[in-house]
Amino acid sequence: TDIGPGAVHLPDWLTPPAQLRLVEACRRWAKPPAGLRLVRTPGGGTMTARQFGLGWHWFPYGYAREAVDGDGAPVKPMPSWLAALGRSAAEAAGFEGEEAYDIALVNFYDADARMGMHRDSDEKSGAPVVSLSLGDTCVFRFGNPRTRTKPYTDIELRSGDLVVFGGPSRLAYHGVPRVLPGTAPPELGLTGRLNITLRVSGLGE
Ligand code: MD3
Ligand code: FE
Repeated sequence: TDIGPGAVHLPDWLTPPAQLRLVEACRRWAKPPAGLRLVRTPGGGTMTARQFGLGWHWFPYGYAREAVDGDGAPVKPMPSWLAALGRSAAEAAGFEGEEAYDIALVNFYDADARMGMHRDSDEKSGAPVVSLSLGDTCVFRFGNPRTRTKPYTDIELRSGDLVVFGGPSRLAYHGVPRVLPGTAPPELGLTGRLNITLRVSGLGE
């Protein structure tokens, strides 16, 4: 289903076993070094979703190869199977591209976490962003490229859902106003929500 120009939502794209394998992988990657961390914004705030990266580390506002605002350790590599998953997800949504997915950013939301309206503009490539949701359902707010306010559309993202943001949607404002606690598939053993975004850095090597 299209949720905007270039924004494609494919509910239940990941099978339950694929979801479980991703959750188990996230549990390993989230450990130190360069594991899950709190993100402090330059204004003195703290993001409520905790995050780690593979391939590249995102910090406000740029990318590095080390967890520069965490323990300083080198970021874990982007596994080739996850890069391939990014490509097949983009293709499933109707996008074709040359560039390899070389970043995974994983956000963990507990019941009280949110993400304010923002745009993702630290990548040097315009390749579509792939988003995979695991665990608790959230309300995802998809806005427009001009303002962080209305018009926007709220949709629920559930465990296993894929959304691909390309074309004119790549620079749209978006956020996560809330998580619906206790809605995760029980077999995942997950309290909270994980979101994996797969991106093309455009930064080279
Ligand atoms: C639209 N994450 O990590 S995923 C983020 O659920 C982020 O954790 C949210 O926004 C989450 O930056 C939303 C959906 C998403 C991700 C990246 C986008 C939508 C996007 C980039 C461009 C446009
Ligand atoms: Fe974002």
